[in-house]
Formats: sequence, structure tokens, C-alpha cells
Amino acid sequence: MRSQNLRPRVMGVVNVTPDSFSDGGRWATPEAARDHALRLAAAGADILDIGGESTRPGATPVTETEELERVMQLITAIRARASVAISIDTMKPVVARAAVAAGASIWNDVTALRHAPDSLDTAAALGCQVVLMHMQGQPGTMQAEPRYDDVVADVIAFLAARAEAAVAAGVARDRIWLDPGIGFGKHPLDHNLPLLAGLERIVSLGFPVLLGASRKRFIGMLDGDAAEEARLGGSIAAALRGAEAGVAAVRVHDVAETVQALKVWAAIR
Ligand code: HH2
Repeated sequence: MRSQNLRPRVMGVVNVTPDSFSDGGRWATPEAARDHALRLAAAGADILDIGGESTRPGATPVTETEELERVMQLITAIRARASVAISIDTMKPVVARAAVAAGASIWNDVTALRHAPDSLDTAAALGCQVVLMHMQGQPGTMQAEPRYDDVVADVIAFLAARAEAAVAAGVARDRIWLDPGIGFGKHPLDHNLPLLAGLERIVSLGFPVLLGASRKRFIGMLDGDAAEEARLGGSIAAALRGAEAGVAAVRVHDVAETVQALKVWAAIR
């Protein structure tokens, strides 16, 4: 299995939300979400990323109780049936704590542990792996007018500072992942494309990098305004670009197709 070690791991997206930008509402019942998650694991996902709150601009914020209701039953159901790693996509420490107690091993936080006063301390206490993602602004308004002096340099400075803040709070350095946050406070083309082109510079910070480009808007903009479910080719292109740059994992909706593309890419290399 030599090629296994050469390719990024695949994180499959499981959104249990009514309003996620690409798969919102499809897995809204617990059974549908569980079956979808198990299908992604069977298709080769190394990690399942469970999200109970959409980050799309205009999405309705959810309460802690509602988010816990959405994700906890699913995490427990997956843990009982598959050994796949589970990450919890949340900005709320209380949700991260419950998810880790139920078997999640990664806290994926799109706010890079800035959302709550106790985010950093919670991550340190949990001892799980933590994904620190770059986002300019807040989910509701982040796409209004994103601005950077030099998007790659600005994202690198932010991620390095958040990694240091996490380490200072007691998060072990070897548990930290970084993510450029494709689509989060970024112009679809002017900012996402330089970030994808400059991924090596983020990888060279020395932390594992997660890349989430699957089905995002820049792909539609590059291809005649393709709808979200018609962005598979572009999503795979972005995943392969991540692989070339040395990212540790890609966060994708289409697991089987991405795994196949990465297997072929790794075998050729
Ligand atoms: N993208 C989304 C959500 N979470 N987490 C990380 N670390 N990186 C990403 O790029 C990322 C993420 C957005 O995608 P999706 O989950 O499909 O949509 P929504 O936020 O509407 O649920």
C-alpha cells in the first residue's frame, strides 16, 4: 500500500443541516444522515466531518441545544458501526466537548478557536486534534467585500498566529492542523485561486494542512455558473492540486470519486 502514504487523506462531508450550501436538507433525518455517513466511510473516507450548523452567508444560526440534537445521535450511530475517524465541524466548545466524549477525535473550527472565550482552553483540555481555519469576517457577511494586501501572506500570518495562540493555551503542537478556508471571506477567483496556487507556502509552515474546496463557488464561476452538484470535475481538480502541494487531507462531498482520483495520482507519482 505504498501509495496510501503518498496521498492526502479524504475527509467526507456530512452536513446535518437544512441549509448547507451544497447538500443542505438531504440528510436531515437521523437515518438518512447515518446511511450517508456509512456510505462515505465504505467509499474510502478516512475521516467523516459532521456539521450541524451551516456557515453559508445568510444561514440561520442554531442554538447549542439544536446543534447538539443534530449531531450527537449521528456521531453515536457512526461510532457504533464504523471505525472511521470523526471530526466535528463546530465553533461551539460545548458541541466539541460532547462530540469528543462520543468518539470524535478532531475539532474542526472554522473560527480557528476565536468564537467563544473558552474555545482555546477547551481545545487544550480535550486533547483532540484541532483544525484552525482562516476566515475573514463572520459567516453572515464574510462575502460582502473581502480585502487583502496579499491574500497568501495574510492567510499565512493569521494561521501562524492562531497556531501560536493554541500552543500558548496548551494545545499540543502535533495536534494542530491549518486550513486556508477556501470561500470564507474570499473573492471566489481573486482570492481562492492565489491561495490554491500558493498552497505550498502554507504547507511549509510545518503543520498538516486541510483543504476544503469541494463544490465551492469559484468552480461554478470558472465553468459557466455550474450548479453545486455539477462541480465534481472542478472539485477533483482542486483536490489534486492540494495533493501536489502536499496537503494532509482534502474535505470533499464526493468521496468515492476523489479517492479514485487520488489513487491514480499517487500511483503515477
Ligand atoms: N468548508 C465548509 C464548512 N466547513 N471546514 C474546514 N475546515 N474547511 C472548509 O473549507 C470548510 C469547513 C463549507 O462547506 P459545507 O460544509 O458543504 O457547507 P456549509 O458550511 O453551508 O454547511
